[in-house]
Amino acid sequence: MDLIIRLGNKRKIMSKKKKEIGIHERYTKDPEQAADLLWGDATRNRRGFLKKSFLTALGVALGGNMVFANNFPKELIPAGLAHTADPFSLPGKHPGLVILNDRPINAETPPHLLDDKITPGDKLFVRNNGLVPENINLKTWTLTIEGESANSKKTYSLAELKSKFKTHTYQLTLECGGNGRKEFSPPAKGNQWSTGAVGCPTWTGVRLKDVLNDVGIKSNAVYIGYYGKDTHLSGDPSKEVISRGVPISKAMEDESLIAWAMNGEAIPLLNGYPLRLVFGGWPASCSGKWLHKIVVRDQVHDGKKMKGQSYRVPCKPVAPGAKVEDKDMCIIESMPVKSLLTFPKTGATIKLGQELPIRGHAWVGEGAIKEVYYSIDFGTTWLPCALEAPVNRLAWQHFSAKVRFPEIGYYEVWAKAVDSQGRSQPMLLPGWNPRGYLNNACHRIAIKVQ
Ligand SMILES: Nc1nc2c(c(=O)[nH]1)N[C@H]1C(S)=C(S)[C@@H](COP(=O)(O)O)O[C@H]1N2
Ligand SMILES: [Mo]
Repeated sequence: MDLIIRLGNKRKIMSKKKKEIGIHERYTKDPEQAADLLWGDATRNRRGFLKKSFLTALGVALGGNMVFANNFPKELIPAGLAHTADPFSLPGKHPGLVILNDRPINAETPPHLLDDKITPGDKLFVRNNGLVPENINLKTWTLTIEGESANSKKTYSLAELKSKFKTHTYQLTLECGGNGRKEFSPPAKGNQWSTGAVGCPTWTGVRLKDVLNDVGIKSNAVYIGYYGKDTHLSGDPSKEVISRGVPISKAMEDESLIAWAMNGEAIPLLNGYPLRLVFGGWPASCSGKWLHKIVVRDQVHDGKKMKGQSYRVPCKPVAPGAKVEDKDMCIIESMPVKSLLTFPKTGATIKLGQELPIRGHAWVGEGAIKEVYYSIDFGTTWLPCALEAPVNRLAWQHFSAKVRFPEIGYYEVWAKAVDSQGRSQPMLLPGWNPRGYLNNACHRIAIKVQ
């Protein structure tokens, strides 16, 4: 495309490379038009079946016929057309992580890199609201407990925390409340996470309740709040970056940790070195990084990002795009039931007649996962996967299955988990909310059978 700019009498012609609009951009800008382009009204005859010519064209793009095409939800982009993001590298992180933002740093993990049962430190996503602290000194780092509902104010060095209290290790799932935000329509502001703001490393530290009991908390305590050592993007040290927390009941659970190690090593700097809170199963925004202060509150903590629209969803369901007043928003507590296919990588090819091993993880913010199913016909048939028990409460669970395909072509494998209360995942988007939280729609991968 030629770009013509008039500068006085001079006429400059600048050549600009023609930019192709990607399928995701099309769907974001105008989902209906995009769906029409891809599926086209003209491509469906009156009975709703796709025209052969269209299916042939789609088959070329996907590398095979979409076998259950007539079941495919029209509003979706076939997973086989998704393109991968450019690799980049962050200190201490796997080069395959996808960067969403570099100031503050936000990076997510593609599903196939989450295949480990225990997420390695270099593959755990990063969600920063401010700037990573510099010049951390282990010898002078302290943790202070105070607040109107603490009996006293106490300060512990790292060495004191490690020697005074019993050490515990748990594998705990951390998922950003906004994981999956990218799919919301109308779009929601914030990091456009797809599926990778989740991970489940092992965490070692002391129980938050042991430390709180050592300080002593008053009977009117209802909430705890955290403060970290990261700095506000403006550089202004008086500005809070984020200060969230959890109700006392969650703080007092056995698995609620003040952790200094991840997978037996120091926590990676980007994930909160040298000390952080870990509340498995709750929005990861509760798990304060670079932790140096905890306040015990006689009211719901009112730190930065506890109020307004942050980490809150409409108390009652609303129509997509609705404007919701702050007073009608409720704080997100435990995360919903969800699953992720981590093997094979989307786009994998197998030979007809071969069994395809699939596997992944499933989790829920409270209780446990009871069943996981997979479908190769867009949810018409769901078959059970083998499911492992969690290693401890609030750790994700592993599922696997061997999949057979009836004929050559393009398929998608979808996964769906069910928890101990019978709650499951929607195939498409769950309830729309202004900030795009809690998307637990089924994950799907593209498979080509040759
Ligand atoms: N001090 C501090 N703690 C924080 C944050 C932050 O920006 N600063 N981000 C929160 C959010 S929104 C998330 S999702 C998790 C991300 O943890 P991770 O970066 O270790 O994956 O940390 C939480 N704790
Ligand atoms: Mo988050």
